[in-house]
Amino acid sequence: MRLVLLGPPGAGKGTQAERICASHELVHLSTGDLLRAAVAAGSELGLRAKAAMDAGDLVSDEIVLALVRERLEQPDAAKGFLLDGFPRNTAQAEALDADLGDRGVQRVISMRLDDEEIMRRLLARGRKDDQEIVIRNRLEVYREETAPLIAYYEGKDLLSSIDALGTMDEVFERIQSVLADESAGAGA
Ligand code: B4P
Repeated sequence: MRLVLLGPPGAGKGTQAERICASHELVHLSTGDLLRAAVAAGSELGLRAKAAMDAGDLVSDEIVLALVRERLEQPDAAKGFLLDGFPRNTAQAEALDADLGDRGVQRVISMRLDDEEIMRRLLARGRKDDQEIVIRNRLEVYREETAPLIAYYEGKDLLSSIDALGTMDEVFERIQSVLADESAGAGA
């Protein structure tokens, strides 16, 4: 399966991505994790990404696409992958479509969560970019840059939307039910 997990910051993309990948034996590609690893390693790419991440802005498409391409070219990704936090804007989505060609994305799961719960979860986590003012900017960036991807994938008939409020187990059950339908459709 070739999947995309879409949703606002703090919707639980990373949390659910780990469970989905373990259950379906998919490569987990999180651009947030790849970028944080580059920052921690102090690479040139990491230094360029750091200021945008600290401010809650998107890192440049050039950097993100280089990271994604490098990972998707590895042989294990040919068996299936889940993209977590990527694409984040229309330019990234179009670049992904062009790269994948006729082995394109099969299902996009959009996680819905209200701002109040997002703020509560992220303030409780307390990562460096989880301060109220930065979270507000991340939400703004999400609305402007990422939310249009809901219509983009709806237009391609690839979107399934789920409620991300509830326990981690409840949310996972909702995702599993979408993926069961997807597998049944593929086998039919
Ligand atoms: P990401 O790392 O993608 O982070 P995120 O959107 O904040 O989090 P996620 O939705 O994965 O939430 P999580 O499971 O951790 O992005 C960080 C930054 O990297 C961006 O701001 C940007 O600068 C940069 N970036 C990343 N990708 C990019 C791209 N493609 N292009 C450009 N820039 C990019 O969950 C959050 C918290 O909620 C956790 O503490 C978790 O334990 C908790 N939680 C999860 N599920 C829960 C539940 N059901 N109930 C209660 N709590 C829950």
